Amino acid sequence: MLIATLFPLTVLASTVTYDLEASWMRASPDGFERSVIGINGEWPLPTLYATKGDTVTVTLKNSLGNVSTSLHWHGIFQNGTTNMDGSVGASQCSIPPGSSLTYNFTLNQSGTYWYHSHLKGQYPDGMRAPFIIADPDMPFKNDYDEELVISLSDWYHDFTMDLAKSFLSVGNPTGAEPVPDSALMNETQNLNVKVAPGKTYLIRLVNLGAFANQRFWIEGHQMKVVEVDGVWTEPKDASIIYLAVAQRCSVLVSTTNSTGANFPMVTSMDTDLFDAIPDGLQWNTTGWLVYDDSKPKPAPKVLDTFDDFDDFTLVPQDRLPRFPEPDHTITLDLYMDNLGDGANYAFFSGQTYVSPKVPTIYSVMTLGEDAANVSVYGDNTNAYILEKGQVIEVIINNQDPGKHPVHLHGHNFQVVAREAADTGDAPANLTDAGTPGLPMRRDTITLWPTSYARVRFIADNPGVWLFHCHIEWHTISGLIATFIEAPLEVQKSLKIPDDHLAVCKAEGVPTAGNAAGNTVNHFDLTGENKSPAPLPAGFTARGIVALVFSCIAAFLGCAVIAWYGYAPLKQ
Ligand SMILES: *[C@@H]1O[C@H](CO)[C@@H](O)[C@H](O)[C@H]1NC(C)=O
Ligand SMILES: *[C@@H]1O[C@H](CO)[C@@H](O)[C@H](O)[C@H]1NC(C)=O
Ligand SMILES: *[C@@H]1O[C@H](CO)[C@@H](O)[C@H](O)[C@H]1NC(C)=O
Ligand SMILES: *[C@@H]1O[C@H](CO)[C@@H](O)[C@H](O)[C@H]1NC(C)=O
Ligand SMILES: [Cu+2]
Repeated sequence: MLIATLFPLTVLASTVTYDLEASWMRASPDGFERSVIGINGEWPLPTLYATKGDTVTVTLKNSLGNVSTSLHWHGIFQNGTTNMDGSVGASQCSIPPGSSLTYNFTLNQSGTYWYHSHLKGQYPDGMRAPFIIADPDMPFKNDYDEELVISLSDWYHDFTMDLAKSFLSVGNPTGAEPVPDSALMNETQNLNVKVAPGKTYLIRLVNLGAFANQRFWIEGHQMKVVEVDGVWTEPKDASIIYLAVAQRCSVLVSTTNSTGANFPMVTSMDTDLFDAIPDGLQWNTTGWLVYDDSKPKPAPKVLDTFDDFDDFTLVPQDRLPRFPEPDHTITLDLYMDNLGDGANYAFFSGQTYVSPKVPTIYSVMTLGEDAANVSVYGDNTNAYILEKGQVIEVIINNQDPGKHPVHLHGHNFQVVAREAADTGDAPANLTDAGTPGLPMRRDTITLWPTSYARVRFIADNPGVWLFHCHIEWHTISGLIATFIEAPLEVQKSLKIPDDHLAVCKAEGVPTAGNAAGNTVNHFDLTGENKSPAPLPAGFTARGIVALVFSCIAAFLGCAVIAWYGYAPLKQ
């Protein structure tokens, strides 16, 4: 069924306008009915379409009644429109129930993107969908007959913020993430995709999930990768696509010459991410390339090993050479640790992110010359100032035994290095020796366990850009840094529309001053939002884990728990 709202309301000289109204509705994509966030009375949310060069104007009305919201345009550079990025606390205030906000930006890129709420813990409740940007000059336009969009995702039966309460609590000192209840393909299960024989399809895959990286394959069909995260690549054969949350990948798939059989396609969650696999968890979901509806839809064969395609080997189709050695290197040590409340937080180089009182863009706009001094952005935003035109390299030392898909707003980056699991931190004095001359570019990469990656970009997009792990649990536990790029340039060129200031007013959020809202003394951060204090001296994280476990084991209203100021889980 075609629904009118799937189409832009107006297409006028390359201006695309969408009116979106968010509200709660019921859906049961895996057979379990729950409340989800729909748009214009639909769930799954509409896939949005535009063309490179278009100006997109989206008005989002919040009719959720009980919660605020926002929309982030994942992978869109927002060049000159950093305040349209949708990240609550960085580029805007949340939109309270009853309010509306207009996003207005121009597209200078093409490919496969997505849009989702960027308010803590909200998009896994369903507020997520693909965003496709067509390009009349697309390099592979003559190589396929039709396009298909297929999303992959994990799915939970409980509200994210309810799960988050027990995730981020003293009752979960090891920080075990909630395990999804199921996997979805295109927000459903048993997806049938009608195909014709002897044709080539461009399949756009998008992982809209909260946590699980997915493996995707089609029996009896080779895939040819031609795009990752909006970057066209030289075609490369792949039998299994490994797609982390927030990543996208386009593949060319040629159908067989007969309608003699239908073929299973599988999406399989990477269970390495799960601390424990609950009994009965179905971590795979099957769909079919349907050549003939009257023929059987076979169950997929069981694979014993996974021959994952390695995206690091890709070469961008534009053959953009590696940027020169960096002017500014930022090293982020990624690890998990307990704070004084006993809960397990995520850190970049010793800081766990806490949203500032004033969204960072409004600090940039109101602090004059002091906006170029990193200390005004507070102690818990992991802020870095980037100077215009500099080559920036971010070295991420993943000191955690888990895999983390890290995402940069406002840019894509060259992946200059990504080491295999268990190779440890980056050595000192890295050079470009041995790195690819035409590095793969994308906006989200997976870090392998206890190893490092180097990503590089040019600071050519003044604005406030978050750099964060896209596992929503880790966003919630603070795995976010804030890159403030050419703040004085932003002041000169940006104008904040009235409706953006109006939602702040409605939320009671200040729009001037430093991270603490101080408009007089820009370096006085008294009253800023802070993370819990570190563990008391002499207490190691390991110690707390042992104590909490023994408390739980003893089934007592144990003194230690009270000592950590732990309120019983009753919310
Ligand atoms: C969107 O931005 C363009 C260019 O800055 C401007 O001309 C237009 O009026 C804006 N539209 C809305 C609805 O704000
Ligand atoms: C996936 O879902 C979207 C939105 O519901 C739909 O437009 C699209 O055609 C579906 N894709 C396939 C391959 O069925
Ligand atoms: C289908 O038939 C064409 C023409 O005979 C041939 O070139 C092509 O390789 C065949 N495709 C497959 C997948 O067998
Ligand atoms: C999911 O698929 C993989 C690969 O075929 C298989 O090894 C695994 O057993 C499947 N898991 C479940 C729960 O069916
Ligand atoms: Cu993570």
